[in-house]
Amino acid sequence: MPVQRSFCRFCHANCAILVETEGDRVVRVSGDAEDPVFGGYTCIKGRQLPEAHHHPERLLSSQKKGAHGFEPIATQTALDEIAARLKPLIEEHGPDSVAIYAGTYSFQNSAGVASAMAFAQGLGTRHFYTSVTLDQPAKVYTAAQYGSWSGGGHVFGEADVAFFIGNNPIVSHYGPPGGLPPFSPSRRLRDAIANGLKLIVADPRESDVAALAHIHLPVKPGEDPALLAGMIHVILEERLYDEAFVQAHVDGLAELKQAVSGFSPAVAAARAGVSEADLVAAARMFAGGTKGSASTGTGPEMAGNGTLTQYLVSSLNILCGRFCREGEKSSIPRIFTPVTPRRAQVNPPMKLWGEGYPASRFRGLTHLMFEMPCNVLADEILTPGPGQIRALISIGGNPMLAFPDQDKMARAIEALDLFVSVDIRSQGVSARRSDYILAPLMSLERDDISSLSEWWYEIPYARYTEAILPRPGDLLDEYEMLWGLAKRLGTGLPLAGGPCPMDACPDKEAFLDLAVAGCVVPPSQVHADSPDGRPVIYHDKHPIVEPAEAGHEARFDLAAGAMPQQLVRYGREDSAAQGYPFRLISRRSRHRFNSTGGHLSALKAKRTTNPAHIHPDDMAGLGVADGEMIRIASPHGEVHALAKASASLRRGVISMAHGYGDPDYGPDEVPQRGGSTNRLVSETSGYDPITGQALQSAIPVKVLRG
Ligand SMILES: Nc1nc2c(c(=O)[nH]1)N[C@H]1C(S)=C(S)[C@@H](COP(=O)(O)OP(=O)(O)OC[C@H]3O[C@@H](n4cnc5c(=O)[nH]c(N)nc54)[C@H](O)[C@@H]3O)O[C@H]1N2
Ligand SMILES: Nc1nc2c(c(=O)[nH]1)N[C@H]1C(S)=C(S)[C@@H](COP(=O)(O)OP(=O)(O)OC[C@H]3O[C@@H](n4cnc5c(=O)[nH]c(N)nc54)[C@H](O)[C@@H]3O)O[C@H]1N2
Ligand code: SF4
Ligand SMILES: [Mo]
Repeated sequence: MPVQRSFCRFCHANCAILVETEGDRVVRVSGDAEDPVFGGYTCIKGRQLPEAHHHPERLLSSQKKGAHGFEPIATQTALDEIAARLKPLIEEHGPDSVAIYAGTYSFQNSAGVASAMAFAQGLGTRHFYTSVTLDQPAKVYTAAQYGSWSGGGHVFGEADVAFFIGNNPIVSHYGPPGGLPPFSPSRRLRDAIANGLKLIVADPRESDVAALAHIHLPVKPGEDPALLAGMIHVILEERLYDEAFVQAHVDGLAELKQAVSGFSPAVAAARAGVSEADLVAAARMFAGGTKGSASTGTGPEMAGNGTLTQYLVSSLNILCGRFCREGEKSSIPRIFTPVTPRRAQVNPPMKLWGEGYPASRFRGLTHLMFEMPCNVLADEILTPGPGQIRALISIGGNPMLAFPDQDKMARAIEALDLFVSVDIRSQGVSARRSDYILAPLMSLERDDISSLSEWWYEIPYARYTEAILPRPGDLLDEYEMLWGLAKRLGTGLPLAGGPCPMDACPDKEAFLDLAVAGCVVPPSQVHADSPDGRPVIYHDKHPIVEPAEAGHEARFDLAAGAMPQQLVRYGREDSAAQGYPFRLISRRSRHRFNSTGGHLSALKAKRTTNPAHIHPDDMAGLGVADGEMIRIASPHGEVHALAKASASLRRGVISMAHGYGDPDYGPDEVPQRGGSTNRLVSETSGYDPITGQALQSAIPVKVLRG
């Protein structure tokens, strides 16, 4: 049986795999033990790629909804019809009547988001959305707000201390820059600890990484700002920070010091619900390290104070000077990202939002660079007026399960003149509501580059994989679909390297060369350098941090924008919600990728439902038995779930995943489908005022029986 080298695109980790085929079918996917980064690691999801590609529900033709449900349609005919329906909308109401949503699986295709954004820009619509603004937008919004270090931040591989805040990369395979890379994460973390790494984890539950931590701070959901302010208080008070670095590069220290003065360790620990001794010990442990970063995952980003938390995390790293210095190798070399010299200097503070486009009609929310925040999508569809959305193209996303306020999203989709999904199945809760489903190629049928995972490689590692399986029928890659629509509409696809040729659709390699033009090594060159599909390591492309430019003056500013006044305001607020004694927090399912995977037999065998994890003492107090169906109510809505006793949670917390549920089925189906926590979430209350991120964790709830 032929075996070929490739990388997995079930998730963003891009594990190195060996793909065994028999004729046109893939029969086995396993880890590539020779790979220098992954060393043979895969997870159970990736090993299901054979079934995923050949599953009976996998669409092998595009679909059009008729009177009797979906009927197959030739993809080119579907594109003709979709373009014919978009044209009059654009002529009558302008390009803003068409919205694009690029969901998770448009990131998994290395041309997906670039082509979606190019399509939106070519069309001239301001309604371009991605799952970034449902996920961890505060990291992007605040990346440059206080300044950034041109030489890059400390990476995990060199760290002697790490601080993970609401991030569980052993399950999620997701660690932000500076966090745990997703390559065999459990073993990597254990090895690092054996070699002396000190680990601090803040999480309301004993997550997989918390179980390995030297200090686990079981912070109350949503109270990370108090915890972090208390730690900064200790670090400033005890002068544990890098005074030389701060003096040379940082403004705003006095303002930060003033703002954290209200968070003495005793006050901060009480508010955060952790022991004062642990808080102080964690501050000393973090500041006592020589290298290593504090980083957050989705938990605190979704818990209501995302931008404030992210500010305090940036402040911790800046105060402790956790950056690569002159003459050192710069962190994360990245091959498919445009080159800028890495220098021992601060890039000046910059605001990445609110520029270039008028604000949304709702809640004063503005664009994040080219993106509109997902918070406003439903309202932009449902509310008549200039710029109202009438057609939505959702690419590799599932808005019915991913967005806040599920019933409102259902009404919004219903109200559209045209709803198109690019999806591999028609059974999904969103796909089922589409007028057309464009059936895409799946990963092993596509060429791709490792651009999505490259912000984790600590060496200049790059991959170009060819398609291993033939193209089924008339299916297209996402970029070919968008090219086909742009061609029919007479709009273009502006890419980093210039306009995409519109006479004939370029092949994937040529498209990728244009999409990442200006990068260190073009995709076509990486392809040529790795004819057997192995990774290429461009050792000579690892940048060294150069000296600061003469006369360079920019400094970090810890008092930029709304900070740190927002901390002072937070200190005055009382976060208790009367009548809602629990906080429901978000987590990932090991055997799903958001809503993807429930149809695959090995993943389904592990789990069908979305259990509500509750502390056994809380269950006893409620009189709820393990496995009992309960109702969970927030001020906004209600969801059914099966209660599951879990002693690893702090009291007063319920922990559930997202990506489950189906509003078209009643509670009887909950054991088979689970429930959607987005029924508990509103986009109009508790959202982050800058990013619009809805309160999808730390949701105030009560438990009802029966
Ligand atoms: N198997 C699997 N992997 C996935 C996904 C999946 O669905 N399944 N989804 C992918 C996606 S889209 C993403 S964005 C990443 C996310 O990756 P992560 O951010 O690592 O996601 P989680 O594993 O949910 O970890 C978040 C942690 O935050 C904790 N938490 C919740 N609320 C709070 C809070 O208020 N404060 C603090 N300090 N902690 C809190 C939770 O208990 C949880 O342990 O994972 C990706 N990987
Ligand atoms: N309450 C709550 N809500 C959340 C979160 C939370 O923690 N709590 N997390 C948020 C986060 S971090 C994210 S990223 C979003 C995710 O939001 P989305 O990206 O909108 O949701 P997914 O469930 O990942 O949708 C993926 C879709 O892609 C389809 N698909 C699978 N394989 C392929 C493929 O090869 N090609 C194509 N074209 N499609 C494919 C699947 O069938 C599915 O319909 O959800 C957010 N929503
Ligand atoms: S961690 Fe992600 S990339 Fe790696 S095998 Fe699992 S699904 Fe595939
Ligand atoms: Mo995400």
